[in-house]
Parts: sequence; structure tokens; C-alpha cells
Amino acid sequence: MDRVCAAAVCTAFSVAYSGYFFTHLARHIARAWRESAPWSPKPTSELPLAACVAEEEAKGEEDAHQAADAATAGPEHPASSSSASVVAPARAAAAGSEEAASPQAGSSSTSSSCTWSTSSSSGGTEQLRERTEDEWLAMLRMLVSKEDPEAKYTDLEIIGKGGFGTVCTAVETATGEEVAIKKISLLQESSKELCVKEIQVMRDNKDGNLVNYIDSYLVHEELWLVMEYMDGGSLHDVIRETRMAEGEIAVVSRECLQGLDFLHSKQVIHRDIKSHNILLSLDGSVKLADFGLAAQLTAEQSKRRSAVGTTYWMAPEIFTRKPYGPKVDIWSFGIVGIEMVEGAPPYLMKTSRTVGQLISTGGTPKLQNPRQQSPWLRDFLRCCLQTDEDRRWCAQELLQHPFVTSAKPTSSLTPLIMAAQQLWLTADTSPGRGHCCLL
Ligand code: 3AM
Repeated sequence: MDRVCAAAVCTAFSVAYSGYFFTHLARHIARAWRESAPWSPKPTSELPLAACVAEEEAKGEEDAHQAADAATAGPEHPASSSSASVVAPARAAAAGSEEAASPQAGSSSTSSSCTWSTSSSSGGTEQLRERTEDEWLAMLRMLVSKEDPEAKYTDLEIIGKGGFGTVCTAVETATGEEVAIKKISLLQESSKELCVKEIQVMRDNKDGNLVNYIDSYLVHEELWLVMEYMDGGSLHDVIRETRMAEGEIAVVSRECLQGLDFLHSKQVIHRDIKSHNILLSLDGSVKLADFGLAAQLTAEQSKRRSAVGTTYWMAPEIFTRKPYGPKVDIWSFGIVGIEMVEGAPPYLMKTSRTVGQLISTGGTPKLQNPRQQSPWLRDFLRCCLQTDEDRRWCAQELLQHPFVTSAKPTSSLTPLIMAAQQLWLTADTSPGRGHCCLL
């Protein structure tokens, strides 16, 4: 009822909300205005965080593929205004020794969620030579289409910016289809490698719960990654603007777990599951995005060891440098579950070092007000957030959990996504969880 009232008030205020164009345009104007307002509370994702510095060094063995991970520093990564992770390349350690841990962080002191990667090399065993930037560029040239995207797509309009570059909407001239184009600068170190990996994972793994890859192009010093456009924004946007009901959390959980179940069945670990990387459509579809840090497992290498991800969402076994598998994504999704309940991941105000200690030693993160949630939801989160990987449920098992099986169809999310967009337009600046909440 409260939600209906809030939505009604918002509707009254958002006279300009008539169709997608105005929603989209005004949303970004409103954001720019709100972020420039001196009294505006920072969105949760922009709370200051001490630079993510991983002091420990990775130790252990890993096969030579890991050398590629060593250089993995997400170009992606969320450097949009709402999730200002900044990514710097991981430093390769001297050959034959463990690789130095490297923050992918930190050039921004206001960076909140810090996507970073470290890697262990093949300590003691033969270490393969890492590919050079030129070799990655050559691979990229082989993957992309040779057509001229500037002729194929028109009406480019920027919808997001980040350290990697920008995201635009565009229209495919021949079909009139709206697409999203991620323009990734290739000037940053390691960006070519990450682009190769992102294209490969997206191209080879098509599923209804993964953002669909359409094509890619090299344009001057940029990679243009064309993908389906998700007109509902990210789950992070929804979490920031609204308070989600349990039924809505259940639908998002089912859809994300279906995406993860698909990826894991293909031996792919996403490694950067967080609300920023879950995109929504107004029809209620929910899809996983941003595959730049994904890892392909093989029969020879069924575990990974590189410390990759975004601090608050990273699984304990990553912090403790154990070999890990697909269940790191389940832990991260459990943290997304807490985000959906509480509006932010646990330990948000702590430094990354403290977060690492708390996650590796603190057990399953606690909800602030557990009694406000149903036993099913609490149990679901408990199953996702088992610190012991063996006791943590896999995606397939979680899809059978009663909290998930009770979820309604995806179309039930449409009012929530629309309400979030309307609230974005009419956002007030009262203190609290950023903006208006539907309580
Ligand atoms: O700045 P915000 O968080 O609103 O959600 C992504 C982010 O938006 C959005 O682009 C911004 C920078 O990453 N984005 C990324 N891929 C998208 C897609 N396929 C997308 N929006 C719609 N469709």
C-alpha cells in the first residue's frame, strides 16, 4: 500500500515521464543535478573507501593460464558515476616467483567498490610467457567485425561513463533495434586482454539470463562492444532507489541463479557478481553482465587462485588464497541478497583490508534486522553465504530452495523497476539510504 502511495506521489511529480525517451534523459539529468548538489548524500556506492591494497602475496601453484589472469585488471569496471571502481593493472612479479598482489584501484580516493585482481603464477613450475600487448591486439583484431559501426549504428547517446570508457545507446540503422554499445579504451594496460576475454565469454555463452552479445568493432583506440540494451538499468540503481519486497528479491534471485547455473555448467566463473553487474529490463528480465573478469575452467585447471573481484562481494576463499571454483559467484550472490534486503553490502564503511579480514574470519555475514525477514529468505542467504565452500549450495541446488521456487514470474518486477525510474526522476535528498525509499 505504501508503495502504491509513494508511486502515486512520484507519478504526480513526474509529469515529464511519458515514454522511454523522457525517462532516460531526465534520469541522467536528475543524477547529474543530484550529484552536484552540495547537500546530496552520497549514493552508497560512492562512499569513500580506503584504497584497496592487497598486502599479501599470492602463494601457490596454478597453471600457466593463470599468467593471463595475472595481468587481469578489469578495464571494465564499474567506473560509472554510480560505482566508481577504478582499475589498475596487476603487476607481474618476477618470473618464477609469486606474483605481487596488486590493487586495481585506487586512483580515485572516492572509489567505493574496488575491483582488483592479484594472481599467483605457476610458482615453481614452468611459467609460460605472458602475451604481449601487441599479441592481445592481434587476437582482438581476429575477433571483431570488420564493418564500419559508425555506418551501422546511429543516434548514439551516452548513458554511462567509467574508467573503461563509456556506454551508449544506439539504433541499428537496418533494423531500428536499440542496442547498448560499450566503448572501451584500449590505451589502458591490460585492457586488450580483458576485451578479448569479455568478447569470448559473451560470444560463447548465450542464455536468457546473460546480457546478449551482438557484435564488436575496433574503432580508433577503442573497442566497441555491442550488446542488447537493458532499459531498466542496473539492480544497483533499483536497490538505491527503492526498498525491495521479499517476493521481488526471490524473482531476481531465481533469474540470477539461472544465469549462474548456465555459466557454471559451461565451467565459467563470473568472478564479479554484484548489483552493478545485474541489468534489468522494463519487462522484468534480469540478466548478468560484465564478463571481463570471467574465468574459463578446464579439465586441467578446475580451480582458480587469482584474487579477482570487487572487495565487498569476494568470497572468503579468495581472501584466504585457497584454490576456488564457481561457488565464489554464489557467495557474491549472497552478498547481493544482503544488498537487496539492506541496500548495501556488509562492511561497506570499512577499509578493504578490514573487509578482507572480516570476510575471511567473520563467518556468514549477519543481517542487521533478521527478524524483519522471513525464515525462508534467511535460510536462503545462509545457504549462499556458507564460508565453507563445500557446505555452500550450488546454483542448481539453490534453484530448488523454497524461497526461490515460490517466486512469481519476471513480469511482477515491472512495477518495481518503473517505480525506481520514477523515483530517480523525483529523488529527494533526505538523509538515509541515498534517496526516497518505498517502505
Ligand atoms: O551508470 P549506471 O549504473 O546507471 O548499468 C550500466 C551503468 O549504468 C549501464 O552503463 C553504465 C556504465 O556501465 N549499462 C552497461 N551495459 C548496459 C546495457 N547492456 C547498460 N545499460 C543498458 N544496457
